[in-house]
Amino acid sequence: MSNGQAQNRRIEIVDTTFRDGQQSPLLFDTEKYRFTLEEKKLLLAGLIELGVTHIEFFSPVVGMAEEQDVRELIAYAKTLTERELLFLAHCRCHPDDIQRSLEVGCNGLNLYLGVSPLAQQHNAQKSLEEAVALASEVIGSTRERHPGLYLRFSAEDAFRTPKEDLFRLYDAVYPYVNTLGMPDTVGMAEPEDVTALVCALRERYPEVSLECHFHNDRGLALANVLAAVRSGVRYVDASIWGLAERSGIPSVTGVLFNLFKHHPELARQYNLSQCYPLNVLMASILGTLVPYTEPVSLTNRTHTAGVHQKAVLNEKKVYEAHNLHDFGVDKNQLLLGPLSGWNLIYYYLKEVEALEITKEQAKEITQEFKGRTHEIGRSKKPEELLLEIATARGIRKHPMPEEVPTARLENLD
Ligand code: HCA
Repeated sequence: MSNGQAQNRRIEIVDTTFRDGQQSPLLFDTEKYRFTLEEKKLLLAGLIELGVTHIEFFSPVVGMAEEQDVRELIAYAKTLTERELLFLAHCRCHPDDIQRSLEVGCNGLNLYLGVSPLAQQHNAQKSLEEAVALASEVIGSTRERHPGLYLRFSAEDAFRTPKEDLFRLYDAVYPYVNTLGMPDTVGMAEPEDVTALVCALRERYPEVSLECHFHNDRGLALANVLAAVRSGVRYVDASIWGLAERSGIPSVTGVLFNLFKHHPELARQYNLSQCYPLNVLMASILGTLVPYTEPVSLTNRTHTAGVHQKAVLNEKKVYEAHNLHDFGVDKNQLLLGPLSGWNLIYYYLKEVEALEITKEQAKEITQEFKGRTHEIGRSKKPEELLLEIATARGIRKHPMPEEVPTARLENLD
């Protein structure tokens, strides 16, 4: 795809926190199991604030509670924004799924069916020809009844489906759909595979948009998104924190953060400063920290090694290469710990603890501190050990009003 074409193309996040996100094992690990309606409303408001307009839900057939929530969430979302929103129900090619999804107020359907050899044998248990006939009948009749309805169709496990089978299925549904997906259901694909498939689909199905859904089993999901978008995909499936089955899919904020590098126009479509607050909101709901692998996180602004801390105290760009500020991370942290050098220890004792201390004394304290780091742990924080050493050496506080010290040293700008 040429640069000019790439620049004229709109890219959209399809958020699936309420569908694939709720399939995440982390909901079990954190004993949350499912989000409450109130939590979903908070998350939905956060997504809408960020500028996400495409939201995927379970089809109501998964259960009464989800059905009621989807109804309420659709009504609630409409009170939050004037923007046009797409409420997408994740549906099997099953008339019941479709009808009930439309009844609860969804205005788009994300239909799926697998025809990989494994799916034919062990999952859908339909031959390719049966699957093609089913998809074509169900999607064709849905299109006939709902000419304006947004329809997306995905062949589950697309990267383990022989291309000729994928084409056989997509040829049959192409006349009826707005978008074709390419789920990498079990994280098989590498970026080169993604480029090849996107190019093949674009060539064969030029009249529809393409969507990608990459699972992170090999840690390649985000790299695959970049390859897909570079090759012409419009819709990118993501979720808050990347929550989804197994090790998940790309996170909404990781996708926006990375795509922004080549598509700065995304800043007009999305309110990027809401990225970090959205990640923190999920942390507060799950009662755990924003994952350390998440690009838009305070972890990514936290420095622990003495060499890094010294450099960041001088010029933070040395170890802070990316502009996270525009994505809502507006502070950094230097953590006092066993790896800290005298620079940070001097800074901490002088500026935060307001001790009357010279650089020489700080160097001596550092030496003793380094010899006693085995004492640091749950019952003694590094700051406590430092104060203990400084006090034993008769170093006193500067006579000035006491400020409340924070456990971590932040905002060194
Ligand atoms: C799943 C289904 C799916 C569907 C993706 C899509 C996948 O396994 O739960 O509808 O595009 O990864 O294949 O999430």
